[in-house]
Amino acid sequence: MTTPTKLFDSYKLGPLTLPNRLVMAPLTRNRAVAGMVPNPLAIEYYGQRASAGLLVTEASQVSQQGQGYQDTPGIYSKEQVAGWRKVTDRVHERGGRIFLQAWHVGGISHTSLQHNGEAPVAPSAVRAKGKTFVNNTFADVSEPRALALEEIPGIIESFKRGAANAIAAGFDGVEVHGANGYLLDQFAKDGTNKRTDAYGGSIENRAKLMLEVSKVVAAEIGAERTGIRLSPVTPSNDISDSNPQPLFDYIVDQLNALKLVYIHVIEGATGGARDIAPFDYGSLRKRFKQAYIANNGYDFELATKTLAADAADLICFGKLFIANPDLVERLKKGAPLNVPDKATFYGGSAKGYTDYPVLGEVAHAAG
Ligand code: 8OZ
Repeated sequence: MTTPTKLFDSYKLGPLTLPNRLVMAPLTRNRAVAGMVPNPLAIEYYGQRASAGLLVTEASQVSQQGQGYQDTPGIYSKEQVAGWRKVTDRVHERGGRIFLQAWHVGGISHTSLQHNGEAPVAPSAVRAKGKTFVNNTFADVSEPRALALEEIPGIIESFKRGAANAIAAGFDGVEVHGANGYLLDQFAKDGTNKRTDAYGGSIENRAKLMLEVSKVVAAEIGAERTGIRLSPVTPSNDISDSNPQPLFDYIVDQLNALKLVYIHVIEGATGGARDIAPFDYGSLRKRFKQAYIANNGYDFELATKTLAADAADLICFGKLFIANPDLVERLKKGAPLNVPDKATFYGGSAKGYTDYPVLGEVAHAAG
């Protein structure tokens, strides 16, 4: 017996009507050019995928300080805005909708990416056990320094400017990157936040930066164009929290009060096990009155089941969208899927980026 799928039903997301329930995940591709301007190939890459209900760009730093890996695009300079404008124009010409994911990596960075080789910034001087990719090789994350209280308004301002720039670049909205062990997640979780000031200690204090950023972005561009990505239990980038359920129940209640248009929830370990730790995602779903985007390990079957159970409104697909620009059509037809090539995920050029064939096209010769 097959459950009828809601995956191809339209959905009203704030002012946008999405023609289907598929969201293309934010996917880091490390192909930005000089000045951390999006690669001109990104115009075609995102344009090819415009049939998704919604596209979310790769994580894009809101300041130089917010960069943690080589060749990730920014959203803080005129040149970057001009580069992104070509991407949004192409997506809109092809009938699509696209949000920019606004990012600050916090401590997950390397001195070689920072102004004057300075230390990256984090809630506390806690060095993540992990690697970043810089100068064409993997390198240990640098020891961060704790942000001074006086610096926090500047961080909030950088997200606000990034959001304004995103709208100037023609994006339909902004997704705040609150997940995966980056700055806002570092503040929220007690494995990385050892502060004793107004941004540390209690759940309310630790959640404060994520919520203040969400609030200014929503005030700048409209809550109906502002979403946020969360990952309550992921161990990505050495992040941890001793009690994530009450923390995220609180965060989501507050995001609901801010009337953000969606929460985008990574269920389990990012790109890994969905059941890495017990967590009640249904509790977040219940608390949040607008859209719930479910992410992590979804295929057609799980997406269909999840929508049928009303456990999500929209379903995010990552690797499948890398390899299948026409994923919507392929799933609709039950057509075979191209297999993603991991070797070309991060860095490189057109290979593994804009050369995945659509149905009826022959795969390019180079494997
Ligand atoms: C893969 C490589 C580098 C960064 C994330 C922005 O995990 C990322 C990322 C993913 O959210």
